[in-house]
Amino acid sequence: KDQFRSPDYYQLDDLLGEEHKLVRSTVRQWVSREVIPIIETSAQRSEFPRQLLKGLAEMGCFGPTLPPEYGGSGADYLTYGLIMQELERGDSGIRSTASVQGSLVMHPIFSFGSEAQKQKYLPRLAAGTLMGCFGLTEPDFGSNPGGMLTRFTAAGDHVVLQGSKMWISNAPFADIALVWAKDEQDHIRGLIVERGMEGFTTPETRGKWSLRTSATGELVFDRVKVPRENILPGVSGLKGPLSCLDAARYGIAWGVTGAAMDCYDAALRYARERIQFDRPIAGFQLVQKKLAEMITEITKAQLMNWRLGVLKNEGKVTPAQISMAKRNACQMALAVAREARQILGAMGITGEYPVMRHLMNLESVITYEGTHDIHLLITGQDITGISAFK
Ligand code: TGC
Ligand code: FAD
Repeated sequence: KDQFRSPDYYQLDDLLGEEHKLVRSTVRQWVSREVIPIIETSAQRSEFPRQLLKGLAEMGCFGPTLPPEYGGSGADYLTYGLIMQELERGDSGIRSTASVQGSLVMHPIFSFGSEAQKQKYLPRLAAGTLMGCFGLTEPDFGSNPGGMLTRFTAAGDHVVLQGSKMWISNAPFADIALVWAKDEQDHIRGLIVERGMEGFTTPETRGKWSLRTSATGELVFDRVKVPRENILPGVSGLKGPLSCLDAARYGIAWGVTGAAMDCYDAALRYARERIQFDRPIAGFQLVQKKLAEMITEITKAQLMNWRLGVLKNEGKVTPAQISMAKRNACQMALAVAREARQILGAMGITGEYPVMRHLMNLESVITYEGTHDIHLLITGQDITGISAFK
């Protein structure tokens, strides 16, 4: 039975509305019931638990902030953040699947797509009957996506797409790929590539020690004919994909805080129960130091997330503020997971507890959606006005 008790040291619940708490409680209970009992086995086997897609869709985890006519529920960003927090409390791979579907596939179609594209794809993406992935990273262009080599050329009523993407979450099973590629004028555009288009393959990336419940793969385009109507008309340039990343990075700040909360909760319970030298290890000052610092850092991240959500609801948030929160929360969550693992001693390396799985997952999360150092440099650019990238 799932024993998770959510830490809320500063009574942040008082800052949430009833609707926020209701959605959070629904997702939390679903995670306890559907994710916790199976996730360790999925991770050990390195299998994506596909059976969870239906429940994720039914709870409205795919694109909740979209309006109802496109399958969303018009939820605010605090609700969205809380959903991500609860999902990643279960596992980063499950949150990844929801992040990609909502923030990286539905968001660009909603923001930059034609009405026909929105009608065609969004309701099915929200219902989980169509799954998507987001192709930006290439083998030679990760932190510097502007240098991408994937291109398309015009050919009548379609374009011909050539190139490849790497490290793409959901790629092995996705029905559509939202791909960013350069046109003949070197402008970056978004295209919707559908599984089954000739020359399009999605080989799976094997052997990961991290995010093992998430399916990762490549997108290979060998002269793929894509109808012109599949190009997103509303955006051109790197700001297209980067604005999608803003949406996903926001959710990650909340998500990894959920993973940290789970690690802290497991470590606190274990420390109270584990007896050494005839007393609970929670009584030792060094263990208390670890636990006290963990809850302090979690509380700071929770406050940051809440404030970021309010700014986002008010339309005032900046990309640099999101970068700061993503970076801080990932670093915090990794540190919490490492300390929790130490508190659990040898048990900490087993699948009896969620800690090692979170710890390994977080090594991906601190790298994808912009590495730890890239986010630091985004803050650096924001406060000095000088880009370290040029
Ligand atoms: P730079 O010259 O600064 O900007 C180019 C244009 O983009 C605009 N812009 C943004 N727009 C919206 N949001 C942002 N965060 C933006 N940052 C920049 C900028 O205003 C400019 O617009 P315009 O109109 O003047 O053209 O670009 P740069 O080439 O110097 O690169 C900047 C840098 C390094 C920060 C950026 O490239 C970056 O963020 N790199 C990290 C790449 C990254 O995060 N990749 C993630 C791939 S997707 C993924 O990992 C999914 S994992 C999903 C999961 O499983 O959960
Ligand atoms: P690199 O860019 O090669 O960076 C290597 C190191 O160099 C890092 O430490 C970095 O911080 C440092 N570095 C690079 N440039 C600078 C600089 N200017 N200054 C200082 N240091 C620098 N991508 C997608 O498009 N879609 C996805 O769905 C997706 N899912 C992913 C899932 C997983 C499990 C993983 C691991 C990655 C995923 N990614 C995805 C890719 C991810 O976004 C990239 O891995 C990430 O952006 C970093 O790129 P890179 O791995 O090529 O590292």
